[in-house]
Amino acid sequence: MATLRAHSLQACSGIRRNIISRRTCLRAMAGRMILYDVPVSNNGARNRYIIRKKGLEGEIDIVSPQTIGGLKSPQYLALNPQGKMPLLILEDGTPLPESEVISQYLLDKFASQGDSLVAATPEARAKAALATRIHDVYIVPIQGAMYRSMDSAETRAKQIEQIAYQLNVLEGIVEGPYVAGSQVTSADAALFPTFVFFEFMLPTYFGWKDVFAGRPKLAAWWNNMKADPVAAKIMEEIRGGLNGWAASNRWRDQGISDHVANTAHKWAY
Ligand SMILES: N[C@@H](CCC(=O)N[C@@H](CS)C(=O)NCC(=O)O)C(=O)O
Repeated sequence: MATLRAHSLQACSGIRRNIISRRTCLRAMAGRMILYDVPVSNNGARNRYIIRKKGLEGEIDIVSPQTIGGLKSPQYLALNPQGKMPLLILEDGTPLPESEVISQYLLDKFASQGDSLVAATPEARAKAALATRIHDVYIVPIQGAMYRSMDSAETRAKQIEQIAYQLNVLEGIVEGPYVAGSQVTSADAALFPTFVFFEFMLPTYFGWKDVFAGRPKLAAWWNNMKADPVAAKIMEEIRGGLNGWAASNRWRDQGISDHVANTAHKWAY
């Protein structure tokens, strides 16, 4: 980790001509944390949820990766070689990528501030960890089937079927009223933003009647989460981004509408 601050300072030195980026770098060097993220990012939204639930807005600035040239720029790749968001820059300039690692760091670092977001028992903590892992390992890698271009309708259809399967897996895990029981945890933070994707995209572009039909535990959980003002704000941010994608005809231009028109495959579950 010792060289990571050097990386972030190196990234800063390459962008002197951009005034916003320069300000961002100066902030990092002055000891404030920075979260690189954008409103539509579901993975980053789990961190934004935790930041707000814990009242950390005064400690962490949220800025777009565009301020340092975008996700694939040399400056950004020097900080996160995966070229993905979110990315947290710690007070000493250390870059910390991967949304769940960032979540757990924030819960640890600010354990005594705001809501704990950690379940009270080992069993409930295991349940939160399991739901988060199912989401991160089996859903996040294929979520692009809902909104990205893909070589074949067949691959897309298989991944949409897999999303339906993993929804059933989560239905079997969620305890209620929150993922791990009576307390909101980082698992709720991880899952909720992706359900904003599901609830918007699967009915609108893939013909699903209702993502929650036949999944009563997830349905109750979704309604509880939507009643939380912090979650409602996350939903509004993500929906804003998705509405922008819809307005610019993303699903037509990425070839998704054409794939779904192919009735040789099943799209709605
Ligand atoms: N495992 C990563 C996944 C990050 C990820 O896929 N982020 C998306 C946004 S939600 C991204 O950066 N996509 C742009 C790209 O892959 O080029 C995490 O949890 O942080």
